[in-house]
Amino acid sequence: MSQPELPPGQQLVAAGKWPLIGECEPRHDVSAWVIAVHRGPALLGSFTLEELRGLGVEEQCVDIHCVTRWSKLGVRFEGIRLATILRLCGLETEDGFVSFVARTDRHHSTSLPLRDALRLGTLLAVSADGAPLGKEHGGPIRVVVPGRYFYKSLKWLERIDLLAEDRLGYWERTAGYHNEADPWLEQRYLAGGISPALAQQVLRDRDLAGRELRGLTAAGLDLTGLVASHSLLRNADLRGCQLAGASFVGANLSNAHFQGANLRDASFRSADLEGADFSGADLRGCDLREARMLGVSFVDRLSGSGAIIDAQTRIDVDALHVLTPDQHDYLREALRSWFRTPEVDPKS
Ligand SMILES: Nc1nc2c(c(=O)[nH]1)N[C@H]1C(S)=C(S)[C@@H](COP(=O)(O)O)O[C@H]1N2
Ligand SMILES: [Mo]
Repeated sequence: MSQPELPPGQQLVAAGKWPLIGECEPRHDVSAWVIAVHRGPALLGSFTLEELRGLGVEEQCVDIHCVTRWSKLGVRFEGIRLATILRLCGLETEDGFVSFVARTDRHHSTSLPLRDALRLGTLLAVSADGAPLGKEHGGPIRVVVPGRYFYKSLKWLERIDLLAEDRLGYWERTAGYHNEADPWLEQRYLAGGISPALAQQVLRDRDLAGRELRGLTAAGLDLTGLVASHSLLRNADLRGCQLAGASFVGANLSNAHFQGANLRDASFRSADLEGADFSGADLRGCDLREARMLGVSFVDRLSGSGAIIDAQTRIDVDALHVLTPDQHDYLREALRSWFRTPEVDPKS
C-alpha cells in the first residue's frame, strides 16, 4: 500500500480513531439552538438547526490535520456551506474576516479571512461518516474548514461575526497558534514571545519554573538539572540539549522538540506532551507518568533514530493507545525488551 501524502510533521491516527481535543461539550443552555449571523452590531440573519438542514446538506471529504501532529484522512462531512448561508443573508462582499463563536462557557472562537473561508469550501457540518456529529466532536453543528489545521474548525457553532478587522481566536490568542494555520506550510505557531535577553538569563539560572517561554530556542545547550516545572514551553526547541535530571513536572510542552536530548532521570510527570518529539532522546530513568501523550513521537521513521528506554523509564502503558500506530509499535518493542517474558503485552 502506498503511503498517503501527509503535510510535514503529521502522522496518521489509527484507523477508526478520532481524538478529542479542546473543549468537550457545549454550554449548558436550554434555549433553542439558533445560529446568528452578525455584521458589526447588525443582525443579518438567524437560523434554527431545522432551517439550516432544510437548506439541503452537501457532502465533502475532508482530511483532518491537528496542530498536535495527528491526521485523520478522508472524513465524509455533511453540512451546509458557509457560502450558502451568507448568500441568504444578502452578503455580497468577500472582504474582511469571519469569526466563528461557540456555544460554550468560554465563548471559544476562531477566525479566517472571509475570502479564504469561502475559497476553502467551509462547511457547517452536522454529520461525519454517515452519522450525526457526536456531542464531543461539536454536535449538533460545527465548522469544518478544509485545508487548515483543525483548530480553525470550531465545535458547537452559534454565532458568525463578519468583521472589517480580524479578531484573534482563543487558541491563536492564548497559545500562540499561527493565525494562518496552513498545514502544508507548517504554520503551527507564531515565533516565541520572549526577548533573547530574558531567554539568556533564565537559561543561565536554569530556572524556568512557572515561566511562559513559548517557542524558546535553546538547541544544543547544557541545561543539566534544569527546573522547568509548571512552565509554558509550547513549541520550545530543546533538541540535543543536556537535560539530565531536569524537572518538567506539570509543564506544557505541547509540540516541544527534544530530538537527541539527554533526558536521563528527567521528570515529565503530569506534563502536557501533545505533539512533542523525543526521537533519538535518551529517556533512561525518565518519568513520563500521567503525562498527556497524544501525538508524541519516539522514533523518526525516516532516519530510524529512536528514543532510548530502559527498565527505569516510567511510563503509563495504558496511556499509549493515543499514540499513532507507528509510534506505539516502536515504544512497545522498546518496553518489551525490558519485560522478563517477551510475550507480555505491555498494553494489557
Ligand atoms: N468550541 C471549540 N472548538 C474547538 C476547540 C475548542 O477547544 N473549543 N478546539 C479546536 C482544536 S485545537 C481542534 S484540534 C479541534 C478538535 O476537534 P475534535 O475534538 O472533534 O477532534 O477542535 C477545534 N475546535
Ligand atoms: Mo488542535
